[in-house]
This record gives sequence, C-alpha cells and structure tokens, in this order.
Amino acid sequence: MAIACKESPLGARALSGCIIGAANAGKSSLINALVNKTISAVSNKASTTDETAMAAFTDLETNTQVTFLDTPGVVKASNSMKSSLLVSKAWSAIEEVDQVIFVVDAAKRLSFEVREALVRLNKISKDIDP
Ligand SMILES: Nc1nc2c(ncn2[C@@H]2O[C@H](COP(=O)(O)OP(=O)(O)OP(=O)(O)O)[C@@H](O)[C@H]2O)c(=O)[nH]1
Ligand SMILES: [Mg+2]
Repeated sequence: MAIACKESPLGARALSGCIIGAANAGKSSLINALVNKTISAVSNKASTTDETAMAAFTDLETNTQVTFLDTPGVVKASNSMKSSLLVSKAWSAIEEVDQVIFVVDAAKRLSFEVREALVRLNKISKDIDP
C-alpha cells in the first residue's frame, strides 16, 4: 500500500474516504490531484491500480486529517479471476471508510454495470459524493 502523508497537528479530527468507480474512470488521477503528489500510477490501460493506495493531508482550517483510499475498479474490467479479485478489493475498501467518492467518466455514457454498482452502493449506509 502506498502512503502519502503530511504531518497532522495534535488533536486533529480524522475523516476517511475512498475513491471508487469503474476501471479507467480517473480515480488515481483524482487522488493524486487531491494531495498534489503521485501516490498512485495513472495510465490509459484499465486496471492499472491493483492494490489500494492511501493518501492523507491535513486541512488546517478545520484541523481535520483527511485520508483517502484509491481503489481498483468496482466493476469487472474482464471475465478473468484477477478482475473479480480487484472488484472485491474495491468493495472491501468501502467498509473501512466514512465517506465514498464515486468517480464516473463524464465523457462516456453510464454503463449498465456502473449503474448496478451505484445501486449496490446506495444500499450501503454511507454518504456518497458523486
Ligand atoms: N480527459 C481526461 N482524461 C483523464 C482525466 N482524469 C484521468 N484521465 C485519463 O484517464 C485515464 C485513466 O486514468 P486513471 O487515473 O489511471 O484511472 P483509474 O480509474 O485510476 O484507472 P484504474 O486504476 O485502471 O481503475 C488516464 O489516461 C488519464 O490520463 C480527466 O479529468 N480528463
Ligand atoms: Mg487507478
């Protein structure tokens, strides 16, 4: 697991989130932009991320340390065993966090599988920031 962490002030509040979405949706690009550091590899090849990666930063205004998990795609990119494993890892990451950010590629139509994932997410008692 890759970790990008900035020092947290004493007594900071903690907030955790994970970034999920289909393979190639731009999840790793988003997490890298959020912490202004490359903690997760980006490429145009689906399933580039095959392990969760954690990034953290402290919002000094609210004295809150925010941690984000980057995840593999929540939708199978192929019918392979590896792809199923990656999907399981992504869904497991959701269990560890307070908030979920679901990333979609706005240039593409929402696929049936992505809609299914959103329905599944909706059944989980978490705040979702689309
Ligand atoms: N045009 C455009 N391309 C983007 C944007 N964000 C990411 N990309 C491109 O989309 C491709 C996939 O980006 P990643 O960040 O690796 O996507 P991912 O969701 O982490 O992919 P996996 O790890 O394979 O699941 C890369 O070629 C990025 O350069 C964006 O906002 N606009
Ligand atoms: Mg990725």
